[in-house]
Amino acid sequence: TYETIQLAIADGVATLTLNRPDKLNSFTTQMHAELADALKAVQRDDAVRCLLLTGAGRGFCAGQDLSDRAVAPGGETPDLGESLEKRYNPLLKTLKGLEMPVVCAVNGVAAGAGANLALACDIVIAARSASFIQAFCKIGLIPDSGGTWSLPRVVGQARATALMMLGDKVSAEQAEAWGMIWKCVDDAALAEEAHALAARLAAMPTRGLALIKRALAASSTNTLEQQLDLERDLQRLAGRTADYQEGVAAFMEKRQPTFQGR
Ligand code: T3D
Repeated sequence: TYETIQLAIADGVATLTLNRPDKLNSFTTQMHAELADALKAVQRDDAVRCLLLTGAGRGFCAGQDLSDRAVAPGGETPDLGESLEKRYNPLLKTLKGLEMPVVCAVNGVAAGAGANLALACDIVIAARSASFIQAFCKIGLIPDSGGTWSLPRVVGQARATALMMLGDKVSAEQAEAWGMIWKCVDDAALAEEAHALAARLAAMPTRGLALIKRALAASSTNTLEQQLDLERDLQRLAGRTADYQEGVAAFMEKRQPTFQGR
């Protein structure tokens, strides 16, 4: 059992809820440790075929908890590089490397590392009242948690630069219009839509979905030549899954397929 997060596993979906609502689910060292532990459990559990990440209360995640970052005059400043190396970067790498689709249900404000955590997920669905803020610049920091890598790729250099230098709030509707997220839905519909989406993904050929994730991750740095080679290698793996055989058989027999994620 965890204190700062909740993990619930049912019907192939692991739902991970950031759970420090009074502080808008901002990151503490404890929350990082619990998240790392929960993600390990998710990774190890063969029954889990999709991860759904969300936040409790009115916020999704307000980034680093700044209450333990204030330094008394003359005091020693914390090493933020170490904080990234030990906590944020491993979290991002784990999420990106998770061999299953990751859905993020952004239930409210996503600021700082919270915004970039959402952008690191595979499919992002947000409540209409939610927003995204690259808040780092307002306190003299640079965007982390992969934001300087992901944001220009999804919204382009001009918008990414302005958002990161100004720290302006992007509404969920704007984020959808800019292609930052998959879609925005009415607040009252978010939980149900997100769960339905996660359940739908969990019933799909999830080995194949994990391979799609790998191909897309590599495509941003690969040449076409390299990417074609990678598609060959990954398609070879996909072609050996039981789900592929089931998909073809079901199609030929004109029936609904039953996939097992292997
Ligand atoms: O340090 C490192 O390890 C390096 C890594 C850095 C990664 C980062 O994420 S740096 C960026 C840190 N985050 C921010 O700068 C965002 C700070 N928060 C805000 O700007 C605002 O809270 C929001 C725009 C997100 C939401 O505003 P609003 O008006 O809806 O809510 P609020 O009243 O500001 O916040 C509600 C409560 O949550 C409030 O507590 P209180 O007064 O009721 O006891 C507020 O202090 C608390 N809270 C919100 N964000 C944080 C926080 N407490 C600690 N740290 C936070 N980041």
